[in-house]
Parts: sequence; C-alpha cells; structure tokens
Amino acid sequence: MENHNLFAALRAAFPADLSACAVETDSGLCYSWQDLDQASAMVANMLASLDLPAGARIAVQVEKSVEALILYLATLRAALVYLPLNTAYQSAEMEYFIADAQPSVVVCTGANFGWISKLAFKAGTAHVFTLNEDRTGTLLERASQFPRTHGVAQATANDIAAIIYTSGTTGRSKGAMLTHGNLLSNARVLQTYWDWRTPQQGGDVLLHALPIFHVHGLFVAIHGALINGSKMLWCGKFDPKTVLRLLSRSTVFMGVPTLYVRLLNEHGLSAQAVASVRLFISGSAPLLMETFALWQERTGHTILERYGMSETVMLTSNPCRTQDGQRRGGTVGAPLPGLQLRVRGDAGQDLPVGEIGGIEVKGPSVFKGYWKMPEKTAEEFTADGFFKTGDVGHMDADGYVTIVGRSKDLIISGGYNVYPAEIEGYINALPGVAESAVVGVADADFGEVGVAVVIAKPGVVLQPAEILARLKATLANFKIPKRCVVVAELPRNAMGKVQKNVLRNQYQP
Ligand code: MLC
Ligand code: AMP
Repeated sequence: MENHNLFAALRAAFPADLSACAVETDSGLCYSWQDLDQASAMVANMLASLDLPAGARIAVQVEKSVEALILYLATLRAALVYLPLNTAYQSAEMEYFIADAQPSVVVCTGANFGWISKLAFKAGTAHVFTLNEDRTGTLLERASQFPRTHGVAQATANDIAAIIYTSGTTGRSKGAMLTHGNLLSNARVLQTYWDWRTPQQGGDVLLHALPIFHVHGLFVAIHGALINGSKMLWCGKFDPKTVLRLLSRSTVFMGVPTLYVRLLNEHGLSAQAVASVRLFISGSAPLLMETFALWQERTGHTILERYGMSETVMLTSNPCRTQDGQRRGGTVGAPLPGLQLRVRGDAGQDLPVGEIGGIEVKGPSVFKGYWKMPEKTAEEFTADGFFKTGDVGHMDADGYVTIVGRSKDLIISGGYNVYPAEIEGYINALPGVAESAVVGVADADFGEVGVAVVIAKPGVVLQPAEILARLKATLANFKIPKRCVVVAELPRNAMGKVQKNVLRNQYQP
C-alpha cells in the first residue's frame, strides 16, 4: 500500500550526499541530512515505544531549535499528530489547549516543567518530556537509547498530521486539523510555483528566521526547503543584523511584513548585501505598499506577497516565474494551481470581477475540520464545500486577489492573530471594569496593534497601567494592547452595539 506520510515525501527529497549540511544555525552548528534522518528516527522510535493510540497528539511548547524541528519530523514519521504551541502562551492559555486537545505527550522547556506537567497530568496526559534550546532535556536523553533507523509509519492522505489552534471571534480557540495530504499537496504546489531549485539545479538556501509554531515558519518555510533538498540557515530568533549578515549566503527569504520593516531600518540593507537572494516572500499580514516600494528601491527586489491561513495553508500567490505573470504590490496574487477561490456577497451570490465580498476556497490544502467541533466546522463551510475564510476582498480580471478587510473581528499584529473578544473577556473580568472594547490601530512596526478602551463601574477609578499589568500577568505578550484608555462611555449605534470603527478612527495614531 502506498504510504502518504508527509515525512516519506520529505525524506525522499533528501540529497544523495547525506553528509552535506542540511541546517546551519546562527551559532555555527551544522546538522547534516544524515543527522536529521537518524535523530528523527531515534525520537520516532522513542515515541513508538510509548504505545500511544492512533491519532495521539504530541503537544509541544519549546523554544525554536533544530531539535524541535527534529521532534516535528519524528512525530510525522511515527504518524502521530503534532500540536505546536506559541512560546508566549501562559498558564490559562496552556490549560485550555491541553484540556481541549488531550495530548498523550507534552514536550515543554525544563523551566516550565513544574507548572505545565501539573496541567498535563491533570488533563490525563501520560508523558511529559523536556527539551531545551541547548540540546538538553529528557526527550533527547530518552531518545538517545533508541535505534537510528525507523521505517516511516504508514499514513493515509486523510490522516491528521498536525493540529494548529486558531483563536475565534467568539468563545473558544479552535484546533484546525491538517492532514498529511493537505500539507504535502501545498508543499508540492509551492515547490513548482516558487521555482525552488533542486541541488542538481544549483540549489536554494532558505534563510529561516520565523517561529516554528505557526503555519508560516513550520509548514511553508520548512516543507519548502525540505521537499526540495535545500539547505536552511537557521535563526533561533529574528534579529535584523544577523539576518542581514546571513542574507548574503541565502537565495530565499520568508517573512511577515514586520520583518521587512525592521530590515529596512538597517543601514547595511542594499542591493549588494542581498545579491545572492533570488526570492523575497511576505505573508501572514498585509504588506503595505510603502514597504513594498521601499524594498524595491533599496534592494532592487520585488517582494512576492502570498496569502494563506492555518485552516488552508497557502491559498494565493503572486507569480515567481515571469511566465506566470507579474508581481503586483497591494495584491496577494492569484489562486494557487488546484485551488478554487470565489468572492461572494452577503446573500451567497457570486460577485462579478472587481466587486468586494467574502473570500471562499475549496481545494486539496483545505483542512479536515476543527478538532472536536463538528457544528463549528459545518458552519464554516458552504453547502457545496467551500470554506469561508472570513477575509474580505475582490478579484480582478487577471485573477489577482486583493484583500481589503476581514468580516472576523481580528487584529493581526506582527503576523500574530489577536482576537479582541478574548482580550475584552479578560478585561471585563477585572475588578471595577464595567465594559471594554479592543480595537486595532495602525502601527509602523507591527502593522496593527491593539488599543483597549475601558469603562469603569460607578464610583471606581481605574488605572490604565494597572489594567495592562494585570493582562500581562495572564496572557501571551503579543496579545497585550499597546495602549489602554479609560473613558466615560463607548460610542454605540441605534441597536446599542459598540461602534468599533468610530473607536478605531478616534485612536488612530
Ligand atoms: C512581540 N510583541 C508583540 C509582537 N511580538 N506585540 C505585538 N505583536 C507582535 N507580533 C511584544 C513583546 O512581547 C514586547 O512586549 C514588545 O511587543 C516588543 O517586542 P519585540 O522585542 O519588538 O518583539 P520580538 O521578540 O522582536 O518579536 C517581533 C517579531 C515576532 C515580529 C519578530 O512577533 C514574530 O516573530 N512574528 C512572526 C509571527 C508569525 O510567524 N506569524 C505567522 C502566523 S501563520 P514587552 O511588553 O515584553 O516589551 C499565518 C498564516 C500565513 O498567519 O498566512 O502565514
Ligand atoms: P492565521 O489564522 O494565523 O493562519 O491567520 C490567517 C489570516 O492572516 C488570514 O485569514 C488573513 O486574514 C491573514 N493573512 C495572511 N496572509 C495575508 C496577506 N498576505 N495579506 C493580508 N492578510 C493576510
């Protein structure tokens, strides 16, 4: 029987010379293709020895490291389900994810072991391992006792490879279930569409400077390099000076817009400094025309902007090869080959070219559904099987899509999604708070940041700094509004609903 395990396809693309460097870190370490193969086999063997049920979740909250990448590969290899969690998540957030996903294994940093293991054991998790940035921890200690070979476990294209949690406009975070087939089909489409060059064609070198707990850094970047047998230059954290230095040895770079904005602040950024790069890709948040134009001016390169989401992986892309057309700033390009994309009006009618409506998609990369939420899943699909993205835009006569807004109340800050409803819930629960509204306003660095507008209960005097400090103690740092104001009342429409657009205009910098 054919094995549809994504790892099998990635492994098949490893170059013939397994002793060559596959990943070079910013601290100068080199991991060969053989290292990736053998270390992922050892961890996969260790996971297999735990006798976990089919579909068991491996929840991971660790700092970025090549060992974390190996753990991801090992989880695929063992045909278990990878569940990455942002390192910024604090105890309330982690408690929810662990209770909801009921992972069989949790991997965390040694520093967090105390509180995370408590949450995990309470939720019924059988095994908690540690993995630290410096290659220490119980995960590797245990794995070191296992063999360096492992036949790739059998998986169908419809088996779940990963669950990515995305917050929701109302209520609970939802775990998007992505299958081996979803991830592999997207990786293969992008390999051609972005013209990746195999080692025989001279090879590509990807500079990887994104976190590896979201779609962009984990799937688009890592699969892109591995399915092509391409080397990665690996940065633990995004530091513009290090990235600029390493760009001189790279051919492909992927970033959220904030990374481009920060690189533009570097005096050393010039056409000469990035002479070896053939492709700059941006996504996860809107790339401002100003950034697009400044990048062209400073480097001579036209950034390729693409659009995707956790539920669908990549959906549209500007062209890479001239035969596919021209890259256009301000648009996210055309639907990728194999993907159907349509723009629909409020009544569910197809809209003519150029008209603005809701973006709906159908194709091989669209997820299997939300974890344990069949009703929510059903709500997000149309009767004819299109997924409603919640993004609002239009398509031109050449098929280029432009995103103009979102029907979901969402702030995208530095490439991370922040749902106002979640933050408002926490603020409203603070003593003395009657009500609150969180809105996104423009920010030169993060693109968009949150502002909290709060009303106090009668007779209470609230201190904005204290509200922010309280939030900081509870929530992931990127969700904390950058500003808090206490006001007497919120603007409302005739129905009594808070007019967020009025607040947004009022607090625009
Ligand atoms: C950090 N902070 C943020 C923030 N990141 N605040 C808002 N938005 C963010 N994205 C907080 C910090 O905690 C700190 O708070 C203050 O802001 C300044 O932080 P910093 O030192 O400037 O942040 P830094 O560590 O440099 O991180 C910035 C960043 C990072 C841009 C490098 O946010 C990042 O890696 N973003 C990429 C996100 C990403 O990969 N998204 C892909 C999603 S996938 P304080 O209070 O401590 O001072 C997806 C699908 C698709 O969307 O299409 O790709
Ligand atoms: P996430 O849920 O983190 O995967 O975020 C997905 C959302 O990011 C999409 O629904 C879009 O709103 C947004 N997004 C991704 N890429 C782009 C882009 N190039 N331009 C505008 N928005 C984008």
